[in-house]
Amino acid sequence: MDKLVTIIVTVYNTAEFLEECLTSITNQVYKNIEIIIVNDGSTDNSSEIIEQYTTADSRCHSINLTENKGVGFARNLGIEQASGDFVYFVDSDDFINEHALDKLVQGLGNKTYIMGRTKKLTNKEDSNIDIDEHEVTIRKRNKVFKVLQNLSVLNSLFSMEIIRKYNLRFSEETDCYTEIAFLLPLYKNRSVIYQVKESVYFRRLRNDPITNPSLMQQDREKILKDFLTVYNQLKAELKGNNKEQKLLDKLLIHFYRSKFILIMRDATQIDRNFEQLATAMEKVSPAQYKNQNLLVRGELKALRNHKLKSYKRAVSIHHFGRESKQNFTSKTKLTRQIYKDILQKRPLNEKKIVFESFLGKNYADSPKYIYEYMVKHYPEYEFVWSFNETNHDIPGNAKQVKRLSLAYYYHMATAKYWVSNMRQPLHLQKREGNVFLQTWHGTPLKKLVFDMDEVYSANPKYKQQFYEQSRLWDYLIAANSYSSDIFKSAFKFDKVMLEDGYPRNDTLYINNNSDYITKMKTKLNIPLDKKVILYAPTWRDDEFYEPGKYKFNLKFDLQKMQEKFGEEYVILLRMHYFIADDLNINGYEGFVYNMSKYDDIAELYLISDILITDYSSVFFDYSNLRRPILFYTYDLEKYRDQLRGFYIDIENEVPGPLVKTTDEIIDAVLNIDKVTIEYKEKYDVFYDKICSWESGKATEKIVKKVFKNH
Ligand code: C2G
Repeated sequence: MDKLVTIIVTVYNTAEFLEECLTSITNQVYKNIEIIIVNDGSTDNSSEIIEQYTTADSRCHSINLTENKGVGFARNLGIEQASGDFVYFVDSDDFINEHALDKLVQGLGNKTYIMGRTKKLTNKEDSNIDIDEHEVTIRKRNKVFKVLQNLSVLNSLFSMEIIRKYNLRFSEETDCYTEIAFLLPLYKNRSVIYQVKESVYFRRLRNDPITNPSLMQQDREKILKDFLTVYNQLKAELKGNNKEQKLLDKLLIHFYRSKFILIMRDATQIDRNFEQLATAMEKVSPAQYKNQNLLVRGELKALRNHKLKSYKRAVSIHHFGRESKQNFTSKTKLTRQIYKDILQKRPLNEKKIVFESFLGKNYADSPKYIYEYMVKHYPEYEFVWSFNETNHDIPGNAKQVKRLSLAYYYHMATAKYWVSNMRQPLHLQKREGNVFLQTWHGTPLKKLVFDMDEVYSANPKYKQQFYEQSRLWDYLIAANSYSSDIFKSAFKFDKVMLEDGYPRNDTLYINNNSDYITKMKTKLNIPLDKKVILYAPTWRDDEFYEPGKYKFNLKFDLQKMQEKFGEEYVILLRMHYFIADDLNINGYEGFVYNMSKYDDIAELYLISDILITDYSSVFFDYSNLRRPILFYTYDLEKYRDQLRGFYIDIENEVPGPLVKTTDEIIDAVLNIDKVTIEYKEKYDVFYDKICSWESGKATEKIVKKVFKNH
């Protein structure tokens, strides 16, 4: 007879992930299971989802707690109700491969405890793995403490016999480290841990530690306090039990070295936590110290003797040592250290402004227009531009500095004002009196930051970092009320929203005339007798080489286009600034122009008769010109439904047709007057919604607000 496995799932507000979790359990190839779902007082719609499963599958049972009692309590409750021969835990935001259980059971033999593999999931594709139906590979892990220090009960089978024998239970007083109490008795006599390679558990790396943190994403000080609470409690209970005591002490020192010492870099944290940490250290047997290096031994000694001053000294030597070692190995780190320790202490220049656009790539966008206005009207200011290459041909007397060089840090440290259209480097710190004008770089179509469910992109820490960076912004520009509402929710922005239109769009009102257009076309060597189509698509979150470097494939039949409308039109190709791929347009000289490196897209808008885009914010700006727009959305379903999600109903609200093939583009271009008439009504509604704050005077209004008050 197959062994019955009780699966315990504790749930607290994870509705977003719960179906994927529970379905992965009910779909297990191993069928002899009982599923106990403990709903730990969720306030979202987790209960409804749980009910669907308990109704549909008789192996599912639920326990509903009316208030949140914590994961330790909830798991213990599950154990009490379990009738299986083995117990298995799953977290409700994770999921498992369909073979997770049968492989563990096959690997079990007469063992009382066996574990599988856990895989961190940063990208949806990571869960597409092939499991060989017939293989069960068992790995013997002899470094038992190394396994224990992960403190994981996930993807493991624990026999009921051993749970009863040692009365294994989780701590209930804390949120974190509740597993130590459960695992210590289990590990105390073990010299080997068995692990099955084909049993795979997927641990979701939660990407929103701000609104929806996982347990270990909580405040670092809380994590320390929780550990110490568990430690003190177990120490008191384990009197005389040498083996468990030893493991517990080893854990304290391990976490001290890997986590707590980093918290103690901050002197106020030392003041707040010293006594509690010292009291715990006092209980550690001195034998545990002997393998530590001199610095750590000094710290531990100061702690156990409750010598605050010597502890602070030891810690600062420790950190100084670590940082200098790192600094000597990296120029970047040394520069940052000089920024922090020396440049940040130089006086702040009340009349200095540093500008940056698209991470130093271009002289463009709203910072450019704000700068040019200020050069004219506020000449008493000192202007600095941050660029990747410092050879831009720009008006005025601005100093150009290389982004992230020592000179850059000097100016960032000493300028009162920062004006940028994107996020600033994470390690920049604001000083008292600093003013940050964040212009942002587009009206959003694609969902942003906290409005996105999942972030499958190059950087899994996106949400947390975005939150930290945006706390430094004092002013944020919204071009329309639609953006203003979105920025409040997507960025959690609650400082001053400037609602005057986009400085970068002023030019679309000031320079929309034939003189300007002729001048620009001549400058760019574009034949004056040809009309211009601008193709400006965005980037795809899941197609990248590395963060900031994205792939792009041109999905056009250029030859066909040239045949059909090459006499009348030329095409300007304009890739997004994240795209690293170079476009090959050999053979299309005189018809196709690559404008990807051109600084300011607004100048290209002005000379274009038709815009083709996809999901890029460019169409919001371009609509100020009231000229025709085609949406080349060949991958709409994937982009909208899997990658991002949109704020507007693209199929019904945008001011132009969605086209999916070269033929449809050709057809629309050849009949552009018909398209214009067809979309007139939609265009009017769209214009009112998006462009009504624009008047060609946004820059002036904004500069007066930001620079008047300070
Ligand atoms: N851009 C450009 N060329 C392109 C695409 C974009 O010059 N081919 C510029 C435009 O100024 C555009 C801005 O970069 O408005 C932002 O580009 P998006 O394609 O909209 O994408 P993203 O950088 O992700 O910003 O709120 C807006 C969003 O954050 C979008």
